[in-house]
Amino acid sequence: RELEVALRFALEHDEFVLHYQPKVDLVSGKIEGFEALLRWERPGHGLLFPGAFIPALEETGLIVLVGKWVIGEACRQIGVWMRGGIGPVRVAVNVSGRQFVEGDLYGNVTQAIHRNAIRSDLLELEITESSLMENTELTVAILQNLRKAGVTVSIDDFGTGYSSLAYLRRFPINKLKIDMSFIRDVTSNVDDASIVLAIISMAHSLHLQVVAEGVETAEQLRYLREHECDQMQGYYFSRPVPATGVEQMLYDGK
Ligand code: G
Ligand code: G
Ligand code: NA
Ligand code: MN
Repeated sequence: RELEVALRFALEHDEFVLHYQPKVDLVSGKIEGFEALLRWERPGHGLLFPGAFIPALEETGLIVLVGKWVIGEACRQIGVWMRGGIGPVRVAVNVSGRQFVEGDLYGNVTQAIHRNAIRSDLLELEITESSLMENTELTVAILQNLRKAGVTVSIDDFGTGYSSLAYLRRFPINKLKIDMSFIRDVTSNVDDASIVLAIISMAHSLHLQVVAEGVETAEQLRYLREHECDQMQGYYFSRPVPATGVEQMLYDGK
């Protein structure tokens, strides 16, 4: 209750910020884009991570308003980088299942793109496999419209939500992100390795790109590259950083 009041206040007083974690192309070694991750600069509490407040946002339904803010902020930042000489930067935002059911996700996205005069393909939406499994019909219909508008769509935390192959074929998506729980021991656990290899081959047969999450070691990186995973994201390359860190990273050509 107290947290809910503080979260409403935070939204109205600009206490939320986005940090950005790069996704790296495993062939070229170049940064392909960034995932925007929500942070709360709560006065007197320091920088809070999603684990401390996303559950409350979900329970209270505030995630719909905060999710709209995230989309607007990501598009604003893409526009600033575009016009500030940094160039086109791809940004992926996390979208809660509630944003498809309540709120006007399609309107929020298209408005933010137009208002900031950015290319629609620079915005990517990440939706978890499990939220895609709820309200599937409605979610798929909205995603189809977003794809028509030129937005990129990824399934997040893939492998944890038990979607069937038949489902996957129907989803209007561009990418699968393999959940980091399968990447952790991919070089030592044969079961995890088989799951990862199966996901990569299934994704490629459906013409989807595959991103490995939570890559922390050179061994994992080498394994994924050898097995033709397309992109990786993880602490091995970079932790999530503030917007100024993105500029530095792109400037360094890292
Ligand atoms: O950095 P990490 O602690 O950043 O994020 C933890 C979890 O919070 C992840 O599962 C991530 O998908 C989720 N998350 C981060 N930012 C957002 C956001 O803007 N919206 C939603 N719905 N989830 C987010
Ligand atoms: O659910 P989602 O995939 O959006 O969550 C991303 C979460 O994973 C964020 O909390 C992010 O900070 C965290 N993360 C990103 N890279 C790594 C990594 O290499 N190792 C670990 N342990 N966590 C990571
Ligand atoms: Na995500
Ligand atoms: Mn994920």
